[in-house]
Amino acid sequence: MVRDSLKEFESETIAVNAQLDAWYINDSEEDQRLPHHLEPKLYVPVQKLAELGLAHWVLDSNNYEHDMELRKIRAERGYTYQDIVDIAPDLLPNYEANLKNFYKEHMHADEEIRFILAGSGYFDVRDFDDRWIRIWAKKNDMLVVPAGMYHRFTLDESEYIKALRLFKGYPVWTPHYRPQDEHPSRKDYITFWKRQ
Ligand code: KMT
Ligand code: NI
Repeated sequence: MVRDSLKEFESETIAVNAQLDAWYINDSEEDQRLPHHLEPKLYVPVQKLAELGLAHWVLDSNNYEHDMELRKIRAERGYTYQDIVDIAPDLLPNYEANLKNFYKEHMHADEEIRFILAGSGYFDVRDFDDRWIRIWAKKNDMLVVPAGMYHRFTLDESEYIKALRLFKGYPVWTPHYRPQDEHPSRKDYITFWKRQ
């Protein structure tokens, strides 16, 4: 019992402290791996990301196979599939071309679920004013980009990320490039998350 309540307390503490490094970016033509901060810098609170439908947890990636919090999330949200991707210049064939592809604005018909096990990278997501928010995902961050949300990905200057990819059932990673105004997942996303 004592152990259980301690666990509960710990996960609440994590949720409260679950900060995420995120900021609005400029659209300069500089290398996509650079931070692209506005001048002056404009950070985005985690609450704003939650209002856009983005879910986030900070979990223990060193122990991910046994982490109870992850087990609970997987059970509650029905994440039955997982695999690991490793992205770095010497690991990915056609690295530069692939990186450019990840960086094309798209959405998916399903959630994009990534738990960062090592390294870091940028997930850029659109807000409803069509501005890009850059989320700096690092080791221990677990992110869910909702179905129908426009986004893109790039490595940062460290040029390395290792992530657990989760999925409900048989994985489909198909990108649907913008515009997708008539896509049912896009319509559902807007209906559910956009405040009038
Ligand atoms: C994607 O869907 O953009 C990727 O799998 C690359 C990022 S995973 C850290
Ligand atoms: Ni994607």
